[in-house]
Amino acid sequence: MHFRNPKQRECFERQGYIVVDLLDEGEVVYLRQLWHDHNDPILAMPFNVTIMSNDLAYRERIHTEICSIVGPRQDSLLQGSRFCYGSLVTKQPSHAGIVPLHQDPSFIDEREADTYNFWIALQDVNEMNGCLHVVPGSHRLNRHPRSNGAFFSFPYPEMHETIMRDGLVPVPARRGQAVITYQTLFHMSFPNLTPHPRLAVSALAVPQAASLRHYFQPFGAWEAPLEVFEVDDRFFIRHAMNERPTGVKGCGHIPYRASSITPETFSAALQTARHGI
Ligand SMILES: O=C(O)CCC(=O)C(=O)O
Repeated sequence: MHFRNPKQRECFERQGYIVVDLLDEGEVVYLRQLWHDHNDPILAMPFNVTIMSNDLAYRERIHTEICSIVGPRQDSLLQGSRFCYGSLVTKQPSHAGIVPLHQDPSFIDEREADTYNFWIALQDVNEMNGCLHVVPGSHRLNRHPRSNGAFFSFPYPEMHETIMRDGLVPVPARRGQAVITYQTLFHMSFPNLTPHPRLAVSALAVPQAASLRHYFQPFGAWEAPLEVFEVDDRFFIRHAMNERPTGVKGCGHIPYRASSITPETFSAALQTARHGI
């Protein structure tokens, strides 16, 4: 799977992310309406994603609608991709709702391929309403499998301050634009300090023939071995992320690992993102 446009491909591979115009105004309005049409209990949380909802019919509807709008757009940008999972992401007006620095969980075996996430702004986003912040070049630093714990357990506490100070950049985007990231990219977002909810779509693209994996750790046991499951594309519509999956094919355990990062390797990654290899 790769970008059809060579300039986008070069920039994406070097920085680990790019911003592109993706949706037109009609599509944005349609997706925003889906959000307004449903009052799920998760919306009371300062930061929430439809994957957290217990209402499986709602999750399915959102996924299907996003697939029909974003799927063809992904296809026009990417060669050899498959739309895999879509959800709505809300950051409510609040001083809470910070999403800490993290890499996304692995959805496939990443030894030979990658997954890309399309984070699509449904209004203009900036530093006031909680736009994404990313660390350019960080997508190459740790490619070990990441579990459901990836959101809560950034494996580099001793490097956290350096990474935030020297590496983190805001990624403002206009309504309808997508911030496309490698799942391995370090990223986060700050609270939404405006009076309006900040809405986004998250839509995953995987290589066309990839079979999906779920890497599971019991909640809080973030250094425990990862239990590996082979799952179908509908798994993430029905599954509660922090519960041990049942009724799917288990593929055994692998040890928890994260590559070591030093100030020198981190600084080299930042340089590569700026100037190339
Ligand atoms: O929407 C946000 O503010 C953060 C989203 C994010 O980091 C993620 O989905 O991995």
